[in-house]
Amino acid sequence: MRKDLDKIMENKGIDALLLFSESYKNPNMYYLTGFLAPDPFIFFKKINLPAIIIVNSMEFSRAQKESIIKDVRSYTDYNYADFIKKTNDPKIGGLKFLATIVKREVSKDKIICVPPDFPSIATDVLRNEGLKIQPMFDVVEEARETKEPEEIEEIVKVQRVNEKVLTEIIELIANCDIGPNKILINNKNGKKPLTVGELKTLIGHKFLDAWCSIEEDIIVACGPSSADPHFHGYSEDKIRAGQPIVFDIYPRSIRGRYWTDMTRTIVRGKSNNVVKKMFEVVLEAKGSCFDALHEGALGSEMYNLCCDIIEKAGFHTTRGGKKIEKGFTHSLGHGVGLEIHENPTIGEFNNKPISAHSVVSIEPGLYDPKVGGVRIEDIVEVTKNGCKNLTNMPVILEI
Ligand SMILES: [Mn+2]
Repeated sequence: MRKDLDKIMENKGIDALLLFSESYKNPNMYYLTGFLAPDPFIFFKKINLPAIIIVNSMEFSRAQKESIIKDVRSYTDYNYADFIKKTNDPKIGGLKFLATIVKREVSKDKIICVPPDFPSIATDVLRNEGLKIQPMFDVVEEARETKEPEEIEEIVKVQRVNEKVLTEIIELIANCDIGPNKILINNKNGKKPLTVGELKTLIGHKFLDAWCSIEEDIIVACGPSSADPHFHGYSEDKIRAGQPIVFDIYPRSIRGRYWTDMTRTIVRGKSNNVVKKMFEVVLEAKGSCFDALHEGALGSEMYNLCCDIIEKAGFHTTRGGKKIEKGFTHSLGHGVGLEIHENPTIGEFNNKPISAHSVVSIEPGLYDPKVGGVRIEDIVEVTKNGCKNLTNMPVILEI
């Protein structure tokens, strides 16, 4: 949470935190400032003191209104125009301007932490100006890992839209006719074969109606090709009965900026026994992981529990670096928030205790190149004694 930032800085020996970025694509910048701007601006915070942001003059009054930072300053307060006029290259000049501002705020012996995506060219310029710049992983990310109730509310809002949209899509699939070669025929669209492209377009429009977007595509994969967990589905792919259809849907709220993540696997009509068995095992693994998840549990423990169940049922896993043809081939889950994949990772190598109020996905899956994939994914809020499922959508194989 934001209030943990000073403690995190203290633990990591950081005197000051510096970011220089736009904030639509940079989740740390948005998290720290609550201000959306398409051009880079400056965030600077000394330990145990309130942060400041410095924006260009066009953004100044909007930043005052919209940012959660009280101390908003303008480039003009630092005579930006005069400074840049004196330099040969306005881009390098901009970075020297940044160095000048930082030097006014802290002495050269202080450790100034920057995030891993801080521009390396800016690190160069600032270091040449004598500043102690220290790129570090997991500073702002660690604060972001535990969510405030308002953040969870934002995630749940998007998730409710997600459930509504996928319910409507599943209904559409249930109402299709089954044509030659088991290809689904959409009666509502001129009796044409139902394609992945048609479904994705429909899903995208429905999300936009709720001011959410499928910013990074989504997965709609049918049949054997769904055995590749990150195969997104080609537009021209036809949807068929009797085969698994994997829907992995992760929309983002355009205004609230939070993501959600949910996967359901369905079969129109009767599924074959292999897929049915895979579904039962995946569902059991998900249930057991939910039962075992609580504050302090390790990602590796959760992953191992999942693998134990899957292996006991006779399927293979990639645990221990094994190379397999079919089975459980990915990690168990990930944090969800201002990024679709963020801390904590729930996987084999993650031995940091999971914090209460993390929001994580649990998504076991089984894959067989002959028949396809089965994956089921919910997101939960981790609590002191367990976890709270934030997903409210039935898990049904055959429709
Ligand atoms: Mn996921």
